[in-house]
Amino acid sequence: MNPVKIIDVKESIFADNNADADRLRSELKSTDSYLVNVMSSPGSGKTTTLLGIIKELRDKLTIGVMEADIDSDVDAYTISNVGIEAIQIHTGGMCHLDADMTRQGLHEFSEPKQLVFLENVGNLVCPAEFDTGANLKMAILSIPEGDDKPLKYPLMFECVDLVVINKIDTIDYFDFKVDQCIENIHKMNPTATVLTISAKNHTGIKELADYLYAKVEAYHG
Ligand SMILES: Nc1nc2c(ncn2[C@@H]2O[C@H](COP(=O)(O)OP(=O)(O)O)[C@@H](O)[C@H]2O)c(=O)[nH]1
Ligand SMILES: [Mg+2]
Ligand SMILES: [Zn+2]
Repeated sequence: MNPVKIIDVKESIFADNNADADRLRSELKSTDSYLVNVMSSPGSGKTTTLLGIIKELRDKLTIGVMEADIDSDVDAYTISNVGIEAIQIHTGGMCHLDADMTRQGLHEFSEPKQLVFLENVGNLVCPAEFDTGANLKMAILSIPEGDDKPLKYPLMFECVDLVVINKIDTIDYFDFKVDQCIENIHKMNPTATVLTISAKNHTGIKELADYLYAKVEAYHG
C-alpha cells in the first residue's frame, strides 16, 4: 500500500467563508491547479467515478485527490493504491468542508497538481451550502437513490455545474425516469450539464473525462 497523509482539520476561523473561498481560488490559480468539488449521498459512487476519471486522464494531467470523511481512510487508500497521491481529511465530526479546511488539505500535497478532486463528505444537504473554493462543483446521483432527489434536495442540484447520474447499469431494477429527472434538474438549474454513466462498467466515463479535461484546458489557457 502506498502511504496516505491523514490530517485532522479544524473548522474555519474565518467568519466569511465565501470571501475565503474566493481567496482560495486565487491561490489555486497561482499554482495552476483546478479544483473539483465532488458531492453526493454516501454510496452513490464518488470514489468509483474518480477511479474511472483517473484512468482516462492520468496520462494527460497531474492529479491529486482529497478524501473528506468524518473518521476513516478507506477511500484515500483506494485512490493511493492506483498510484495517485491522496490526502485523507478527517473532519472530526463535521458533515461538510469549508474553504479553509480544503486549503489545509491542499497544503499536504507533495507538489501542486493540475487537477485536484475533493471527495466531499457524503451528504446532499450542507456541502451544498459551503463554497470550498472549488472551480467546478459536481453532484453525483445514482439510480437506486430515486429520481425525486433533485426535488427533495434542490440546493445541491441548483448549486452545481455538473450532475452525473451514475449506476445506469441498474436501470432495469428501479423506477427511475432518467428523462424526467434531467428535466427536473434543468427546471431548477438550466445551465447544468447532465451526464449519465456507469462507473462500474466505465460507460460514459470517457465523455465525463473529456468534459473535465476541456474545463482544465480552458482554465490553464
Ligand atoms: N452497479 C453499480 N454499482 C456501482 C457503480 N458505481 C459504484 N458502485 C458501487 O456502489 C458502492 C459505493 O460506491 P463508492 O464509489 O464507494 O461510493 P461513494 O460512497 O460515493 O464514494 C460500491 O459498492 C460500488 O462498487 C455503478 O456504476 N454501478
Ligand atoms: Mg467514497
Ligand atoms: Zn455540515
